[in-house]
Amino acid sequence: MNDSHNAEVADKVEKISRGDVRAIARVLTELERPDSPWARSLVRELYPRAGQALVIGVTGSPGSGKSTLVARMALTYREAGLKVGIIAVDPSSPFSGGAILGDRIRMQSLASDPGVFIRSMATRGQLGGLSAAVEDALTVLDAAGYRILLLETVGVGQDEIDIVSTAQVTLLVLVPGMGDGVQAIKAGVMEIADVFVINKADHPETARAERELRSFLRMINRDDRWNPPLVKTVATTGQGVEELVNTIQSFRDFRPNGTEPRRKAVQRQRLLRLVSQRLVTRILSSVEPDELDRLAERLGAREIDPDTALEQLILKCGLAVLEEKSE
Ligand SMILES: Nc1nc2c(ncn2[C@@H]2O[C@H](COP(=O)(O)OP(=O)(O)O)[C@@H](O)[C@H]2O)c(=O)[nH]1
Ligand SMILES: [Mg+2]
Repeated sequence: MNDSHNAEVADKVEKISRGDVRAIARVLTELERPDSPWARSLVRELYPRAGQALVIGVTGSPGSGKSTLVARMALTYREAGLKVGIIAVDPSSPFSGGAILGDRIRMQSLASDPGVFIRSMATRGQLGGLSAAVEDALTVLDAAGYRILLLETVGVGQDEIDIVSTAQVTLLVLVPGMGDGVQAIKAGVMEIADVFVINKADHPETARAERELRSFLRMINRDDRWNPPLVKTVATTGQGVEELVNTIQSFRDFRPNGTEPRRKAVQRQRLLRLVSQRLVTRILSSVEPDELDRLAERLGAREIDPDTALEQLILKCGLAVLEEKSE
């Protein structure tokens, strides 16, 4: 890499370590581009300096009150004097477009608070690039001194599960009166939830939802012996939010270090995701733009078989290393 590249990286490292908000914003934008060489070098530099922050994943269906809850939690952590970063991975999130939760005055105070950094993130490139972009963004905010990182995702696809699985604590936000209740929760999400939240506890069906969920929670048997607790909140008023924050802390106390098997499995997955993303990006960037379409068409017409198509793509980009070794 040349000198101007190195100078740019060094300049950004310095600014981010100082917590320069404009530099952070600039870098996060750059990270959403699929292939920014200096942003990548920057994350390399920052990664060893990060690791102080508590990353809290907040997932659940659209409309369950995640954004409202995240804003409330942010206010609580701010009262404790901690800098808070919020990343919303939700296309419909009220955090997007600079509008913070409409007209609610207390929430708006977050927007003007220099100790709070809020960002919505959308898809980077193709094929799961989003989780890598989010992880990089968390690294940047962590290195910039944000001690609490709240990560809001809609718990639907594998992408979201990948994203929240990198959090140290994951909250699953449920609401009363969901109809089919606990059964509606996707298995993958259920497994990664460390704390269950029944938000909208001002709803008349709350007691029933709580009964259902408690009987479900009794069946959970985790390797780490943690019994996922249930906290009821009313995010719109802030009721229960302090208890939630305390519960998160007790989970953190329960697992003070990040080296147990689950953490290791998460990092393994993360690495494998990066490998496949990088390889796919390389293949796509070395074949003609319409090559993939042509092969797809021929596959559909059964003029070519998938294995031969794969070989053609691999040979085209000279990735001999990818060729299957025959014994
Ligand atoms: N009654 C009630 N409404 C809530 C509560 N929490 C959030 N809401 C409302 O639910 C709607 C969706 O909230 P939002 O935070 O955007 O949900 P998200 O899609 O999960 O991020 C908004 O109109 C909120 O005001 C709550 O505890 N009680
Ligand atoms: Mg939201």
